Amino acid sequence: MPKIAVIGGFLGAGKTTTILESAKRLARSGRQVGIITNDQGEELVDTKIARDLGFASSEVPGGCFCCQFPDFIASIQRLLKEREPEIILAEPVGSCADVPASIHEPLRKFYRDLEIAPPIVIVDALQLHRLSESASSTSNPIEYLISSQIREAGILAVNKIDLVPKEKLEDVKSRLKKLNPEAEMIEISAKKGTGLDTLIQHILSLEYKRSSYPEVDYKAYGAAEAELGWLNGSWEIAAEKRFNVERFLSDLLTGIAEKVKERKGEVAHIKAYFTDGRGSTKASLVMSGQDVEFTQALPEEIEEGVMIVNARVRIKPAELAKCVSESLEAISSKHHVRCRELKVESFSPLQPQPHHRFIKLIS
Ligand SMILES: Nc1nc2c(ncn2[C@@H]2O[C@H](COP(=O)(O)OP(=O)(O)OP(=O)(O)O)[C@@H](O)[C@H]2O)c(=O)[nH]1
Ligand SMILES: [Mg+2]
Repeated sequence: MPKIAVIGGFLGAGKTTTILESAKRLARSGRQVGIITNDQGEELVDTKIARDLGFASSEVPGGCFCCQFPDFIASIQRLLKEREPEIILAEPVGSCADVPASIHEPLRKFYRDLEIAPPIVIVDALQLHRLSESASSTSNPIEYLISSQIREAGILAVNKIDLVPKEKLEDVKSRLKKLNPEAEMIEISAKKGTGLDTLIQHILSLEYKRSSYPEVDYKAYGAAEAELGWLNGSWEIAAEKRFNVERFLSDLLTGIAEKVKERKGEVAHIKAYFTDGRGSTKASLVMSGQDVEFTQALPEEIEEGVMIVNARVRIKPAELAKCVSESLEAISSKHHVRCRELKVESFSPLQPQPHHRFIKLIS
């Protein structure tokens, strides 16, 4: 029977990197893998990069898996019919919580032709020290959202261990243990590949079991999502002469982050995808202060292509749109590049309304 693993965690924690690197390993061991991506909007960097790497993939746009559950099921069925994967790795939106009640339980109840791995949550080890001791209270909605994700995990994968010293990692793990003593905890560096074989082993061997999990306060959950601005946009890019795409994307993401900071916002994750039709690259900037990082390389100098930007920032959507357009204008002129807007949408996620929600509370 095919198996599905839902790999969640906050924005920029490393879900896509974990999924793609695990998928490569699974493919190398001869297993057919399918990937399902998900977002509040359309034009997704993560879907493009998964497809460019040659994986069978499907996308659920326009809301999280739980609010778009019928589309999620349709995606699973399409992948199973067309590509017959043995393993499906599904990435819910990084602001999604209450995942066992609204994804695993409905899958278990209504879709019996799939084995289901326990809920996997990727945690950014660099980020976690920023969570206050009172993170599981509802007073700070975004902290509450992150701590809810941690508390509902069956497997907690502490990621980016290549970036944190040993003592700090021990501190992160003891904080996680306090929030969720039951979860299986593993250390990984999705980027370097450390711990991924263990994660894959857990995905293949462990089963989701109905258990108790903490109730999510939908008022605080909705408030956390409402604090975030989302922007998805695409542009055609052309230059008089060849330009360096990595420098252009790096300047653009850094420029957007500076504008966000000037307006007292906070970056969760800004990512950009660029393709010249022959190859592609993804650039990422996350809030923990890492430099702009690239997945895959393009030829250094090219003349034209299409760019997609997905920005998730703690700021009003209209302000975010200004940060992106002002930065794009300045950086285009610096690199002597012309940008033609194809589509841009900016918004805050709506109050989450899962299609199904089965709760069994911790007593
Ligand atoms: N150093 C290091 N960087 C990592 C690791 N895992 C992910 N990253 C980087 O973190 C950034 C975000 O990674 P993604 O995999 O796109 O994160 P995500 O959770 O899918 O983000 P969203 O889809 O926006 O929620 C990228 O720059 C990655 O290269 C890791 O183990 N070590
Ligand atoms: Mg992702």
